[in-house]
Amino acid sequence: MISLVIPTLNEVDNIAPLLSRVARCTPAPDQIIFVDDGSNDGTRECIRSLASSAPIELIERDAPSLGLAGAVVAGAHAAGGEWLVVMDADLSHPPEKIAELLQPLLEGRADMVIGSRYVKDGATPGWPVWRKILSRIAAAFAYPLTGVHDSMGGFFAMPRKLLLELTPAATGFKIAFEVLVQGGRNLRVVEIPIVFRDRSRGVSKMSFGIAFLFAVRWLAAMARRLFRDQETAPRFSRQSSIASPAKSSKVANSVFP
Ligand SMILES: Nc1nc2c(ncn2[C@@H]2O[C@H](COP(=O)(O)OP(=O)(O)OP(=O)(O)O)[C@@H](O)[C@H]2O)c(=O)[nH]1
Ligand SMILES: [Mg+2]
Repeated sequence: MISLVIPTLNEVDNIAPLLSRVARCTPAPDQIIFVDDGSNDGTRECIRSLASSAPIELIERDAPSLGLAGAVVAGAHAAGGEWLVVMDADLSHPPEKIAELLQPLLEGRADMVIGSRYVKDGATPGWPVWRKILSRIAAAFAYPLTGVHDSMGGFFAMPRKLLLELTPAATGFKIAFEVLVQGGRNLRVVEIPIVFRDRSRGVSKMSFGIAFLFAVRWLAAMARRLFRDQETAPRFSRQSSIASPAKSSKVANSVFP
């Protein structure tokens, strides 16, 4: 069973188009769980109005804790599926890639599959140069801790129980990053290229405060790594990109610092 978890905060105009694209996916998720943290633009009403046409559940967090990461964990707790797919509501992540995200998991080749903007064939069309540079810098800083090219996206799949095991105290905005840091060297990760489309409706919730929080989390994780992890294992040899199912033999083989 596949559970799709979608965190929402004021995404009213994106819900219907997103659901119509998800419905055309094969395999389609068996369960679509929206976790809403106090939207006031009609997002909840919109989700409820569509609940008869799709296997939708709505979790309404009126006193939300731990931000976006907390919303994803709440969705994972409520989900019934063995496999969990997490994606944003703003159509930046292509639902059509859900099958590719699931494939390495179903074949037992990976513990986590990430929709990646920064492997071959991944892209962020339409971004201004400054945004590309900032995003790349953040990804580059995260790489020594994760061995993954795009650890800060919100589009990934993994066994539901594993996510819950790895994020007992997840905080902040970047749940995939938290999972990767927590999972460490034992986590077999595959990155699947995605074309990330900038949101065309609604407003971004990314802010300076959130970026600052991420910087603090990064520093804390880096400090732990430097001061506590005395291992001399070779740096990353994780081959985390597969361009297509045909190239899937390149996957996994993670050696984590
Ligand atoms: N439940 C919940 N969802 C959130 C929260 N913050 C953001 N979201 C949702 O999480 C997803 C990602 O948020 P975005 O605002 O698109 O952030 P982003 O994708 O990093 O930034 P942009 O690329 O500028 O859109 C969207 O589906 C949001 O509606 C939150 O605090 N709680
Ligand atoms: Mg977004």
